[in-house]
Amino acid sequence: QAIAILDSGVGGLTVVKEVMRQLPQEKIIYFGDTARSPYGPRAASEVRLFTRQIVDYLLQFNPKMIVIACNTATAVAIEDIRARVSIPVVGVITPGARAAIKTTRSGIIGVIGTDGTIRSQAYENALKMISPDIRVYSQACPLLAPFVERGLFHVDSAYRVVEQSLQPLIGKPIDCLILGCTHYPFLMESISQVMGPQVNLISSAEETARDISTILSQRALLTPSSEVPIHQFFCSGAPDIFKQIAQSWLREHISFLPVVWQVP
Ligand code: DGN
Repeated sequence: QAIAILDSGVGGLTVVKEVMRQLPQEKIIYFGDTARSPYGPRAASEVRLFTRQIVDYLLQFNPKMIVIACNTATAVAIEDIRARVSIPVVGVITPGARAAIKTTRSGIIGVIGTDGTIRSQAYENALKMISPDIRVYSQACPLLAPFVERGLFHVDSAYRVVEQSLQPLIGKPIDCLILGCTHYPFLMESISQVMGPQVNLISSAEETARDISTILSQRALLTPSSEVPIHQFFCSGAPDIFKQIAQSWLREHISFLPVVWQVP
Protein backbone atom coordinates (compact mmCIF):
# COMPACT_ATOMS: atom_id res chain seq x y z
CA GLN A 1 0.00 0.00 0.00
CA ALA A 2 1.25 3.45 -0.89
CA ILE A 3 1.42 6.84 0.79
CA ALA A 4 -0.67 9.30 -1.22
CA ILE A 5 0.77 12.83 -1.31
CA LEU A 6 -0.93 15.84 -2.85
CA ASP A 7 -0.28 19.49 -3.57
CA SER A 8 -1.50 22.26 -5.84
CA GLY A 9 1.51 21.55 -8.05
CA VAL A 10 5.21 20.78 -7.65
CA GLY A 11 5.55 22.08 -4.07
CA GLY A 12 4.71 18.77 -2.42
CA LEU A 13 7.76 17.27 -4.11
CA THR A 14 9.77 18.88 -1.31
CA VAL A 15 7.92 16.56 1.07
CA VAL A 16 8.27 13.62 -1.34
CA LYS A 17 12.04 14.06 -1.36
CA GLU A 18 12.19 13.89 2.41
CA VAL A 19 9.87 10.86 2.57
CA MET A 20 12.09 9.10 0.02
CA ARG A 21 15.11 9.88 2.17
CA GLN A 22 13.62 8.84 5.51
CA LEU A 23 11.42 5.99 4.29
CA PRO A 24 13.07 4.66 1.11
CA GLN A 25 11.00 1.48 1.08
CA GLU A 26 7.65 3.29 0.97
CA LYS A 27 5.79 3.61 -2.31
CA ILE A 28 4.51 7.11 -3.08
CA ILE A 29 1.58 8.13 -5.24
CA TYR A 30 1.76 11.86 -5.90
CA PHE A 31 -0.82 14.22 -7.30
CA GLY A 32 0.03 17.80 -8.31
CA ASP A 33 -2.98 19.87 -9.33
CA THR A 34 -0.92 21.91 -11.80
CA ALA A 35 -3.94 22.78 -13.94
CA ARG A 36 -5.54 24.68 -11.03
CA SER A 37 -2.41 26.00 -9.31
CA PRO A 38 -1.97 28.37 -7.52
CA TYR A 39 -4.33 27.65 -4.66
CA GLY A 40 -3.14 30.67 -2.66
CA PRO A 41 -5.55 33.27 -4.06
CA ARG A 42 -8.58 30.97 -4.08
CA ALA A 43 -11.46 30.99 -1.60
CA ALA A 44 -11.19 28.47 1.22
CA SER A 45 -14.35 26.71 0.00
CA GLU A 46 -12.80 26.18 -3.43
CA VAL A 47 -9.54 24.82 -2.01
CA ARG A 48 -11.61 22.46 0.14
CA LEU A 49 -13.50 21.24 -2.91
CA PHE A 50 -10.31 20.71 -4.95
CA THR A 51 -8.66 18.85 -2.09
CA ARG A 52 -11.69 16.61 -1.76
CA GLN A 53 -11.63 15.85 -5.51
CA ILE A 54 -7.94 14.93 -5.43
CA VAL A 55 -8.39 12.75 -2.36
CA ASP A 56 -11.30 10.97 -4.07
CA TYR A 57 -9.06 10.37 -7.08
CA LEU A 58 -6.22 9.06 -4.93
CA LEU A 59 -8.48 6.75 -2.93
CA GLN A 60 -8.88 4.50 -5.98
CA PHE A 61 -5.30 3.35 -5.30
CA ASN A 62 -6.25 2.25 -1.80
CA PRO A 63 -3.47 4.22 -0.06
CA LYS A 64 -2.61 3.65 3.60
CA MET A 65 -2.24 7.35 4.33
CA ILE A 66 -3.01 10.77 2.81
CA VAL A 67 -0.42 13.53 3.11
CA ILE A 68 -1.67 17.03 2.32
CA ALA A 69 1.71 18.45 1.29
CA CYS A 70 0.25 21.89 0.72
CA ASN A 71 -0.04 24.48 3.46
CA THR A 72 -2.95 26.27 1.79
CA ALA A 73 -4.96 23.04 1.62
CA THR A 74 -3.85 21.91 5.09
CA ALA A 75 -4.99 25.24 6.54
CA VAL A 76 -8.54 24.98 5.23
CA ALA A 77 -9.24 21.36 4.33
CA ILE A 78 -7.49 18.92 6.65
CA GLU A 79 -10.38 18.54 9.10
CA ASP A 80 -12.82 18.05 6.21
CA ILE A 81 -10.64 15.29 4.73
CA ARG A 82 -10.11 13.65 8.13
CA ALA A 83 -13.86 13.48 8.56
CA ARG A 84 -14.29 11.80 5.16
CA VAL A 85 -11.64 9.06 5.15
CA SER A 86 -10.77 6.29 7.55
CA ILE A 87 -7.00 6.31 6.92
CA PRO A 88 -4.57 8.70 8.66
CA VAL A 89 -4.33 12.20 7.16
CA VAL A 90 -1.14 14.18 7.73
CA GLY A 91 -0.74 17.91 7.01
CA VAL A 92 2.31 20.16 6.92
CA ILE A 93 1.39 22.97 9.32
CA THR A 94 1.67 21.31 12.73
CA PRO A 95 5.02 19.67 11.82
CA GLY A 96 6.33 23.03 10.54
CA ALA A 97 5.19 24.85 13.68
CA ARG A 98 6.77 22.17 15.88
CA ALA A 99 10.08 22.39 14.01
CA ALA A 100 10.13 26.18 14.43
CA ILE A 101 9.42 25.98 18.16
CA LYS A 102 12.30 23.51 18.54
CA THR A 103 14.63 25.88 16.69
CA THR A 104 13.79 29.36 18.00
CA ARG A 105 15.75 30.86 20.88
CA SER A 106 14.12 34.27 20.97
CA GLY A 107 10.54 33.00 20.65
CA ILE A 108 10.00 35.39 17.74
CA ILE A 109 9.17 33.58 14.53
CA GLY A 110 8.47 34.68 10.96
CA VAL A 111 6.05 32.86 8.69
CA ILE A 112 5.75 33.20 4.93
CA GLY A 113 3.06 31.52 2.87
CA THR A 114 0.36 32.03 0.29
CA ASP A 115 -2.43 34.54 0.78
CA GLY A 116 -4.75 31.71 1.79
CA THR A 117 -2.39 30.30 4.42
CA ILE A 118 -1.57 33.67 5.95
CA ARG A 119 -5.23 34.74 5.92
CA SER A 120 -6.23 31.55 7.74
CA GLN A 121 -3.81 32.29 10.62
CA ALA A 122 -3.24 28.54 10.79
CA TYR A 123 0.44 28.97 11.72
CA GLU A 124 -0.22 31.49 14.48
CA ASN A 125 -2.80 29.12 15.91
CA ALA A 126 -0.55 26.06 15.63
CA LEU A 127 2.45 27.91 17.11
CA LYS A 128 0.46 29.36 20.00
CA MET A 129 -1.10 26.00 20.71
CA ILE A 130 2.39 24.60 21.29
CA SER A 131 3.84 27.67 22.95
CA PRO A 132 1.38 30.45 23.91
CA ASP A 133 4.03 33.18 24.38
CA ILE A 134 5.48 32.94 20.92
CA ARG A 135 5.50 36.13 18.79
CA VAL A 136 4.77 35.77 15.09
CA TYR A 137 5.38 38.01 12.09
CA SER A 138 3.46 36.74 9.06
CA GLN A 139 3.91 37.74 5.46
CA ALA A 140 2.04 36.55 2.39
CA CYS A 141 4.28 36.02 -0.64
CA PRO A 142 1.79 35.34 -3.44
CA LEU A 143 4.32 35.72 -6.25
CA LEU A 144 6.67 32.95 -5.19
CA ALA A 145 4.75 29.69 -5.78
CA PRO A 146 3.78 30.61 -9.38
CA PHE A 147 7.48 31.30 -10.07
CA VAL A 148 8.45 27.85 -8.81
CA GLU A 149 5.63 26.26 -10.78
CA ARG A 150 7.32 27.56 -13.94
CA GLY A 151 10.64 25.99 -12.94
CA LEU A 152 12.33 29.36 -12.44
CA PHE A 153 14.30 28.94 -9.21
CA HIS A 154 17.83 29.84 -10.16
CA VAL A 155 17.26 32.83 -12.40
CA ASP A 156 18.08 36.39 -11.32
CA SER A 157 14.48 37.46 -11.52
CA ALA A 158 13.60 34.78 -8.93
CA TYR A 159 16.08 36.37 -6.53
CA ARG A 160 14.56 39.79 -7.12
CA VAL A 161 11.02 38.51 -6.53
CA VAL A 162 12.15 36.81 -3.31
CA GLU A 163 13.88 40.00 -2.18
CA GLN A 164 10.82 42.08 -2.87
CA SER A 165 8.45 39.62 -1.23
CA LEU A 166 10.51 39.35 1.96
CA GLN A 167 11.11 43.08 2.32
CA PRO A 168 8.50 43.59 5.09
CA LEU A 169 10.33 41.03 7.27
CA ILE A 170 13.77 42.56 6.95
CA GLY A 171 14.82 44.12 10.26
CA LYS A 172 12.15 42.26 12.23
CA PRO A 173 13.64 40.51 15.31
CA ILE A 174 12.87 36.98 14.10
CA ASP A 175 15.42 34.20 14.52
CA CYS A 176 13.65 31.68 12.35
CA LEU A 177 11.44 31.81 9.35
CA ILE A 178 8.90 29.11 8.54
CA LEU A 179 8.68 28.39 4.82
CA GLY A 180 4.92 28.00 5.11
CA CYS A 181 4.41 26.90 1.54
CA THR A 182 5.84 23.66 0.23
CA HIS A 183 6.99 25.44 -2.94
CA TYR A 184 9.44 27.66 -1.05
CA PRO A 185 12.26 25.17 -0.37
CA PHE A 186 12.89 25.36 -4.13
CA LEU A 187 13.90 28.99 -3.48
CA MET A 188 15.87 28.21 -0.32
CA GLU A 189 19.14 29.72 -1.60
CA SER A 190 17.60 33.06 -2.50
CA ILE A 191 15.53 33.19 0.69
CA SER A 192 18.58 32.44 2.79
CA GLN A 193 20.65 35.10 1.02
CA VAL A 194 17.96 37.71 1.52
CA MET A 195 17.27 36.88 5.19
CA GLY A 196 20.92 36.46 6.17
CA PRO A 197 22.68 33.83 8.29
CA GLN A 198 21.07 34.85 11.61
CA VAL A 199 17.66 33.60 10.47
CA ASN A 200 17.11 29.81 10.44
CA LEU A 201 14.88 28.64 7.64
CA ILE A 202 12.33 26.00 8.58
CA SER A 203 10.93 23.72 5.92
CA SER A 204 8.21 21.46 7.23
CA ALA A 205 9.23 18.61 4.90
CA GLU A 206 11.64 16.92 7.30
CA GLU A 207 9.33 17.08 10.30
CA THR A 208 6.34 15.98 8.21
CA ALA A 209 8.25 12.91 7.02
CA ARG A 210 9.06 12.16 10.66
CA ASP A 211 5.34 12.37 11.53
CA ILE A 212 4.53 10.03 8.65
CA SER A 213 7.08 7.56 9.90
CA THR A 214 5.80 7.73 13.50
CA ILE A 215 2.16 7.24 12.50
CA LEU A 216 2.95 4.34 10.15
CA SER A 217 5.02 2.66 12.79
CA GLN A 218 2.38 3.15 15.53
CA ARG A 219 -0.19 1.51 13.28
CA ALA A 220 2.16 -1.24 12.11
CA LEU A 221 1.83 0.05 8.55
CA LEU A 222 5.51 0.45 7.66
CA THR A 223 6.54 -1.41 4.53
CA PRO A 224 9.26 -4.06 5.05
CA SER A 225 12.64 -2.65 4.04
CA SER A 226 13.22 -5.38 1.47
CA GLU A 227 10.71 -3.84 -0.91
CA VAL A 228 11.78 -1.56 -3.74
CA PRO A 229 8.98 0.89 -4.45
CA ILE A 230 7.87 2.12 -7.85
CA HIS A 231 6.46 5.58 -7.35
CA GLN A 232 3.69 7.07 -9.43
CA PHE A 233 3.24 10.74 -10.25
CA PHE A 234 0.12 12.41 -11.56
CA CYS A 235 -0.53 15.99 -12.51
CA SER A 236 -3.65 17.65 -13.82
CA GLY A 237 -1.91 20.05 -16.22
CA ALA A 238 0.77 19.77 -18.90
CA PRO A 239 3.15 16.99 -17.83
CA ASP A 240 6.41 18.23 -19.40
CA ILE A 241 7.32 21.01 -17.00
CA PHE A 242 6.11 18.97 -14.02
CA LYS A 243 8.23 16.02 -15.07
CA GLN A 244 11.27 18.22 -15.65
CA ILE A 245 10.99 19.89 -12.23
CA ALA A 246 10.32 16.58 -10.46
CA GLN A 247 13.29 14.83 -12.00
CA SER A 248 15.74 17.61 -11.31
CA TRP A 249 14.47 18.11 -7.74
CA LEU A 250 14.32 14.44 -6.77
CA ARG A 251 17.67 13.83 -8.46
CA GLU A 252 17.35 10.11 -8.70
CA HIS A 253 16.19 7.89 -11.41
CA ILE A 254 12.71 6.92 -10.54
CA SER A 255 10.21 5.15 -12.64
CA PHE A 256 8.22 8.12 -13.73
CA LEU A 257 4.86 8.18 -15.38
CA PRO A 258 3.00 11.46 -15.15
CA VAL A 259 -0.58 10.99 -16.24
CA VAL A 260 -2.73 13.90 -17.16
CA TRP A 261 -6.06 13.78 -15.45
CA GLN A 262 -8.59 16.29 -16.63
CA VAL A 263 -9.95 17.69 -13.40
CA PRO A 264 -13.71 18.23 -13.20
N1 DGN B 1 2.35 24.53 -2.15
C1 DGN B 1 1.16 25.10 -1.62
C2 DGN B 1 1.31 25.52 -0.20
O1 DGN B 1 2.12 24.93 0.50
O2 DGN B 1 0.58 26.38 0.26
C3 DGN B 1 0.39 26.11 -2.40
C4 DGN B 1 1.07 26.96 -3.39
C5 DGN B 1 0.04 27.63 -4.25
O3 DGN B 1 -0.81 26.95 -4.78
N2 DGN B 1 0.11 28.90 -4.38
